[in-house]
Amino acid sequence: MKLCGHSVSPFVERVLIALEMKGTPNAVVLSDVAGGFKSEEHFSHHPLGKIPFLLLDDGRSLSESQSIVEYLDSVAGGASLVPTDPFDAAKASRIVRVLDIYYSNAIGPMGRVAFGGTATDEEVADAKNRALPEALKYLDACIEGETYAVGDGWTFADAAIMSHLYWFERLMPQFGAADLSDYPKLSAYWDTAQKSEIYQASKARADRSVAKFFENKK
Ligand SMILES: N[C@@H](CCC(=O)N[C@@H](CS)C(=O)NCC(=O)O)C(=O)O
Repeated sequence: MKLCGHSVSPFVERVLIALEMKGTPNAVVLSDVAGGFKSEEHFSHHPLGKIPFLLLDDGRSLSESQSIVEYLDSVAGGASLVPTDPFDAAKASRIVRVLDIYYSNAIGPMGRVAFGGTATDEEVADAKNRALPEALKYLDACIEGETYAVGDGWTFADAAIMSHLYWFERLMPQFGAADLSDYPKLSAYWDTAQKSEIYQASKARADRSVAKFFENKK
């Protein structure tokens, strides 16, 4: 199977981190977008022309990082990232939704500025002073442990948090708001997560991918 995209995207990294956590990193081959980014072929696999998408060996494809993680969790073998306890599974799912809805939208203006797009001063100020603190407060309330976000082992929630917070670390210092100390559970979790081999490997992949992305833009 091919995972089409690049580690510059937290949504691609989510899938790669999840596979590392499962102990099945070779279940996919990370590949350039089939047919080229925003090509007709790309749109045939992802109607919005985004990354990632998964290309199965039989030609079928699947978009949306969380759906890809759930599919791979079922077919790739290794440890399951879905908690067996239904309530824990729902709590892990809630973390992903908080990240993908509230947090992603909140950090959007900063991401646009960093990638050469535009955001007004008002949008950046609102993100920094209201939307991001709200999202982080919500995320903080959902985190249960220092090593694992939910339960007593890796879940797909950990993969989502690590991949998103990489970009928090990268983006927020230039906006003077990189401090997580107002969110004690999240802050303790993040301190531990950053030391993990899985996050270190993800950070190295993403750093290389980001450097290449901006080099190619020159
Ligand atoms: N909800 C999607 C988000 C995917 C997404 O936003 N990918 C970005 C990269 S981080 C992208 O491809 N952007 C290019 C574009 O929108 O043109 C997922 O979870 O896979």
